Amino acid sequence: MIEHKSGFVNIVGLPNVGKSTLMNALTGERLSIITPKAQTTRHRIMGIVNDENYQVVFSDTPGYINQPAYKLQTNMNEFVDEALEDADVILFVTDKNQKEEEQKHLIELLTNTKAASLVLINKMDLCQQGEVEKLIAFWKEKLPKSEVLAISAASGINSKKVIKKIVELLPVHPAYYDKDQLTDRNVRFFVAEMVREKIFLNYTAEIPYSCQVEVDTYEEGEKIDRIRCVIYVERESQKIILIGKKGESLKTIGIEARKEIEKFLGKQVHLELFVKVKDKWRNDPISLKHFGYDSK
Ligand SMILES: Nc1nc2c(ncn2[C@@H]2O[C@H](COP(=O)(O)OP(=O)(O)OP(=O)(O)O)[C@@H](O)[C@H]2O)c(=O)[nH]1
Ligand SMILES: [Mg+2]
Repeated sequence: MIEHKSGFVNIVGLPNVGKSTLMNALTGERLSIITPKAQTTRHRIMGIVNDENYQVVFSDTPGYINQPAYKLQTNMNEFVDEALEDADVILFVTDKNQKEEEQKHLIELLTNTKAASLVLINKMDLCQQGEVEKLIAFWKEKLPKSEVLAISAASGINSKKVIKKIVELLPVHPAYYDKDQLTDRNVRFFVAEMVREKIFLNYTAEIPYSCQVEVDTYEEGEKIDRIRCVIYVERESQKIILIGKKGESLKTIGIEARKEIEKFLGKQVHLELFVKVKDKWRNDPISLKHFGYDSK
């Protein structure tokens, strides 16, 4: 008889290494938003892979920030530390551009954890000949308890190997969640994230980082869902930039986000976006709690 396996597999690493790309690749779902900008993910997001004989409960996490500049970033780091504490298996994602010094905190936690761990050297498609071997040797020496594998989350190289390794490492345990459950987040969360993704892709400098998106109202209809989102910024000047001349910039966000949401829901959507100023929300404990950025 095959014994059922299940456990928590938490994905950690510095910003921009491809953690969210990996989680989406492994779950086969578009759960986490992905952008070329660092600090895209702000929450811990669950993605569940169900099989007859196992259930893998992945957590995507924010990239670890070495010098948090405001409370939002401190809380994001707490999500990472929590994920390192409650994991059965840790997937430590890195790539050739990440400096050892910047990864010190994570290396230390990985050295001291009782959880099993895999070091995944991502973006191997960007490596020159011989570079991958050097990185593998480096990480094998740095974290001798971990297995080391080079992957490309974006093109799916070695995804099957990763899943196979994870299942080997999972403890024998009944499923933690219903076998038809894919995530712990609701539709409202994903809608807000898709709007945030378009903001990250369309604006530069501080704008994406100053924005928080919230679904204000969500009316489900038979043919069409009517959704109203509020985008919070920290200052009046940011509101002006976000809206753009004659509202053109905000309109672009609305169009792009609506298309993405329609794909996600498989349904027509009417999307309205509003911009409001919430003074210094990234440092305000009450706002952070309201937006779901308080840790346990
Ligand atoms: N060339 C290449 N690019 C990749 C690969 N995996 C991810 N990327 C790109 O790297 C960038 C960052 O990817 P994300 O998945 O958002 O990275 P992340 O680690 O979740 O980033 P944060 O949420 O900011 O911590 C995106 O532009 C991805 O398309 C890969 O295997 N190869
Ligand atoms: Mg991410």
